[in-house]
Amino acid sequence: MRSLRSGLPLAALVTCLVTLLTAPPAHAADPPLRDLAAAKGKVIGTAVTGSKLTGTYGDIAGAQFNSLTPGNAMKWGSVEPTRGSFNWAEADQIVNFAEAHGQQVRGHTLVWHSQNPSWLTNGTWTASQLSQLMNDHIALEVGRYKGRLAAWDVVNEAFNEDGTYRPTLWYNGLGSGYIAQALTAARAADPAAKLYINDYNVEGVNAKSTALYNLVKSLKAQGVPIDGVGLQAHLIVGQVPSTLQQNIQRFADLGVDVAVTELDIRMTLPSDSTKLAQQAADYKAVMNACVAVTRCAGVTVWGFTDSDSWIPSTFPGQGAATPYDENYAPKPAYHAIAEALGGSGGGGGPSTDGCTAAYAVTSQWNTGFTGQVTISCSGGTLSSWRAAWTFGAGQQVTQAWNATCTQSGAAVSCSNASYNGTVPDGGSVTFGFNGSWSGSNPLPAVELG
Ligand code: G2I
Repeated sequence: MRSLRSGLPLAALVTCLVTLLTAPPAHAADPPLRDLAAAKGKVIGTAVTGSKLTGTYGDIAGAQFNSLTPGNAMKWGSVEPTRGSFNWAEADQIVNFAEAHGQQVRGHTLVWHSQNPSWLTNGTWTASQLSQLMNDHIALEVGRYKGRLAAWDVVNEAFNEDGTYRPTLWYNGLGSGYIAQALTAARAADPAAKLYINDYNVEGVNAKSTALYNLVKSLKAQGVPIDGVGLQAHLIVGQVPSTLQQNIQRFADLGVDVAVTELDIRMTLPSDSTKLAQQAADYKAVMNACVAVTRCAGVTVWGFTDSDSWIPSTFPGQGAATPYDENYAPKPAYHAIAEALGGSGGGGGPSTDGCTAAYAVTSQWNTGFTGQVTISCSGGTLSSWRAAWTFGAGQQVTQAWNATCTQSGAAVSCSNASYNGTVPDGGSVTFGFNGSWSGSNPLPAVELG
């Protein structure tokens, strides 16, 4: 915690300073998740949207995770919207960002029933044409990133809930052999990438995961190149399957890696501290299951911030499914992930080394006051910031400028506006707010994150 105080009266200031200097921080700051994960030989990844990889989003994606999965950018519909006309811009951007930040990339996904271009889904194809289309697509896309991707979700969501094959373009046209064919084509295009089959609702032991298990067993027996199984893990708060670790272990025992590839844990909105605590316990349970099995390569979250999650639009009334809130503040789930990876549960924000925040009351009247926070850097810089504090006497922010402020109970969180996220070395940024008070208006300690 780095804080400074200023304001009146002087006696209160001195008292607060003493309190600040003696109060232990709530969490000792942990190293980033990626360092904790690396020390355990695990991957901690996130799905990302290429256009958002700047500012706070980019800072956190780069600093906290050692693996990125393009959330949509590598899907067939994204890369070849018109037959023979390709758009690799977002996929390339994500791969370049990952390499610049020393991160792995998980390619997602080559053969799926969804997010295909309409020219493909609306076409009428013979089996041999379909086979050629699939082989060519895999050769082109996997070949483009040859040697640069750690893994590919080669086949996605091949099964129905009852364990029968899903009737897709591929299954209907080519039969179940399309899976072996896709894996073989991917291996030929990039022998170094780990080749996965990925699905949802296969986290616990059930009919669907058992069908997947039997498929992997038979592919291994036939010598088809299959390196791993992806458990998507789009879960609901309080409903982590009790057989998760057992299920991971049974796949590992077949001689393949396992990865949790799309973890999110949704809740009915609005979130509250009870739901967030349960969610943290659920994130920890998933992490623990992966940490416990040597062949579990790691866990990827399907978006790290609630502002970049597919849940609210697909499940109206639900959300808050990721480890960071919409303002990029780490939630209890973030700290739970850190703890499962051996940390003490602190940290989570971008580095604020060399920068401090000073809170001042600049004017005060019978029921209201104007406050100001100045963020100054000396020996450090910020490209985005968040200043947070807890009011001690029921004060309430009513209006803010030069920052976006939210208050929940006594806790206030203010993030930079679009135009003042940068604080250069030797520079400062100030934002202000009006608030209400009664009785007393003590100065809070400001934490910078
Ligand atoms: O549906 C959740 C995931 C289930 N497993 C496979 C994943 O690939 C899938 O990801 C989601 C993306 O996170 C969403 O972002 O796949 C959805 C499509 O099935 C993606 O949603 C689409 C929207 O439906 C489109 O309207 C939108 O244009 O995202 C597109 C890009 O933002």
